Amino acid sequence: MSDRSIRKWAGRYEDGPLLRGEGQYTDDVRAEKAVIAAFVRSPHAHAKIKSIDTAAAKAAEGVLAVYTAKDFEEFGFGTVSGSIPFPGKNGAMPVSPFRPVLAHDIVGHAGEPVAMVVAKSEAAALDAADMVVVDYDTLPAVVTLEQAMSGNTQIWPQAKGNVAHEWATPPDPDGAKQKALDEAFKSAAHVVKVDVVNQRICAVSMEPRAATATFDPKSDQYTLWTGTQGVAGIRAQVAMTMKIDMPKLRVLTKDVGGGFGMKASTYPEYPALLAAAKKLGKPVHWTSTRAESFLTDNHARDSIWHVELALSPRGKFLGLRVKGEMNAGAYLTGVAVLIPTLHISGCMPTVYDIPQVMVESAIYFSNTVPVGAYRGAGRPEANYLMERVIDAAARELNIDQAELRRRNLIKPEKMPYQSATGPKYDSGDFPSAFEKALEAADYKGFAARKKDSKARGKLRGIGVGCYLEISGGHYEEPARITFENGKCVISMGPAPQGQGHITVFKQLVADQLGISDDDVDVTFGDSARDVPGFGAVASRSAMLVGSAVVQTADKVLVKAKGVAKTVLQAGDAEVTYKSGVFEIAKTGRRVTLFEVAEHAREMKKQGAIEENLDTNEIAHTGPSFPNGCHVAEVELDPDTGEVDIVRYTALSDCGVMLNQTIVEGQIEGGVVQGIGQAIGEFTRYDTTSGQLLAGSFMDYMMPRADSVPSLTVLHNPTRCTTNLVGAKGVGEAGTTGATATIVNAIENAISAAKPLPLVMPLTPQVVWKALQDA
Ligand code: MCN
Ligand code: SMO
Repeated sequence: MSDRSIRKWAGRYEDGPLLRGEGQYTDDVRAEKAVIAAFVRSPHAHAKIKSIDTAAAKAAEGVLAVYTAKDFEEFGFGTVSGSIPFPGKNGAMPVSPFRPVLAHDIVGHAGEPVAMVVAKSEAAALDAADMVVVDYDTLPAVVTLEQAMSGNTQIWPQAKGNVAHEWATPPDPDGAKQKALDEAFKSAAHVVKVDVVNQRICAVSMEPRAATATFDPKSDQYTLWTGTQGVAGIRAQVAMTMKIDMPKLRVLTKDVGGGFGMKASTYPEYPALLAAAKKLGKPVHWTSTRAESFLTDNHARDSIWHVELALSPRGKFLGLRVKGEMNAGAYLTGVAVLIPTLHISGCMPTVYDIPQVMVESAIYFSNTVPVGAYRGAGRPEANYLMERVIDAAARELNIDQAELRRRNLIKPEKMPYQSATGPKYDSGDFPSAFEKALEAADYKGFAARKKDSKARGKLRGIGVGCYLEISGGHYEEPARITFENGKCVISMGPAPQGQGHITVFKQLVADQLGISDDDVDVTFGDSARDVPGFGAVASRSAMLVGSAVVQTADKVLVKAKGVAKTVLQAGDAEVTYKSGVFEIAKTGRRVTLFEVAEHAREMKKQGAIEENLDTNEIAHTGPSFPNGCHVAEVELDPDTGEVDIVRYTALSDCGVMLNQTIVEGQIEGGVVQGIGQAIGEFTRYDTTSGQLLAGSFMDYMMPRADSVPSLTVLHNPTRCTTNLVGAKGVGEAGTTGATATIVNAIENAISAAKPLPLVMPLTPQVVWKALQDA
């Protein structure tokens, strides 16, 4: 089906240096003479700062400076992050309260930075941070969605009832869609309602956030070295807070120990470090502790969805109503408003043919850490609510869970499919993906395995979860190819955090130009050198960077052919190109691509041609719709409620796979993160005080190797028609498919007569309780 050979290779170019300990993470590249920063953080979730006394800290051994907001007044900082301007109901913009670099008036969540200590060593900085005395007047804390929606405590004066944003789709100016949806519900034989909770979780990167800041007074230039998913995005966000022109700030990144959406965002520490570097005339470094990381990295999910599905007597889906509320935390991150709006509705109605769909959502403030992107950023929530309501319907109508799905899948002849919420799915074959997944998982043989489990005193369940995502996020991406020192150098915008971009794009360009992988280098992660780009987010790099580098390579070849003709003095003779060599067929005269690049450089110098082979191009694409079907089997221990995931099949359609090995690694990692949300992870707060209760790995249960069976990863690729390489995203798909699949499997094992209001994480305690209730 593909028009290019899929690379399948068990190694990545990235692996050697990383395995040899030669990786350069942010903490490895701190400048030799850097001094160390530590932050004084609010112990309260909601409070008014009365005074800050820094005298003792300033006098402490090794301390160079202690800064509060007052000390940074000269910079005139703007807000940190802040929402994108995304219009909601009646065109109203999100209410985005000012988020200070260092809080000076109100603190909005426990962990918010209030002061900064810079010292000669980390120990001295941390000790002195403890000596800063802050006097607070505590205020009542709003923690849960319920508390936020009650409006009893108003956090920000401009956000009435704590509402940040309200939204509905599809646009329905004359009410016709509402009417059609109401009709569908009126005519329905069954209406199934569920409330679906997506609990708060967080990203947990292997390298916590870290940064080194420098300032050069001669050039009036700031530099920030930090782990991020795209240097251009961080530069734009930080420059905006600092109110400086973007070229005044250089952002650098190399190896990133995991980002998962969390590192696409800026944070208060970065402008503070840059300001301190300027004031002290020294490089200033900070590495977050693990506890700080739980307390300050953007959190994720934290939404509740009220779902109603209307069905015909035979289980045909007629209409879907979705209403949701998200707890955004104390401030809006840039993308927060996109999560419960475009990202949820853009996936609706996932792989099912539902003629009438409406989605409404509202976002509320609370005194908790701001919510940002985390693997999927709305896509897992959308698919979770859909797959959960379908299982509830299957139980209520007494139809097999797979059969009910089968009856409602969008048929391939309906592609491109115009979804009721707006997007148009370009491609996909959902029924064949579905049947392949069930076959591979031996759905039919489940009854026999259940019997076997029972004989061993275990309860066995099978869960099915189909998924569809909207990927790409921002449908424009640049790339550059230059010829330097006998190498073809690709510059790209995203900063990969483990996605293997060096391998994939090296191979893609090598194939496109017919040269060897060794002839191609990939650069990224320096805002002063690399093309800008939108970053490694929204599972967009294969489709967007892939298209951009292919488009650029094609342009290089067109230019090179012209130059080769001149060099070969070909006249009218036909010049062929193969494996990096231009040749006149008749005479056998040849010149290599790299020789042509040299000639072109000379010819440009002499004014004989306008452009050498160095080429910049910008790719434009449409969205892609990754989809697939997962099947999981679990065994429950009825005495302890412990869940053992015993079989897992993940079938995906990510279009043309640029590198199958990397695709499979992405799916495996993604599935494990989805499992994590289903059975273990919960960023729990004390609901009265707003204190974080899950601030360490003792309390935040990450999935471990023994939580995960060996996965069967399969493909049903259909070419994406909205980009040059035919790829759909895959970076988030595993997570998006896994969560509902696991919860459905557990509910199936419990096999209650009625749908269960299971709230993740399904820890042994929760499962045991559900078993007693059932
Ligand atoms: N790929 C491919 N063929 C396809 C699709 C993808 O070969 N049809 C390859 C791509 O070339 C890329 C990888 O698979 O090397 C993932 O591609 P893509 O889906 O385009 O996603 P991005 O590269 O844009 O990565 C972003 C995505 C997101 S949004 C999150 S969140 C996430 C994820 O990637 N965070 C990750 N995967 C992660 N993996 C690691 N190790 N660490 C993270 O922080
Ligand atoms: S949550 Mo991924 O960085 O879009």
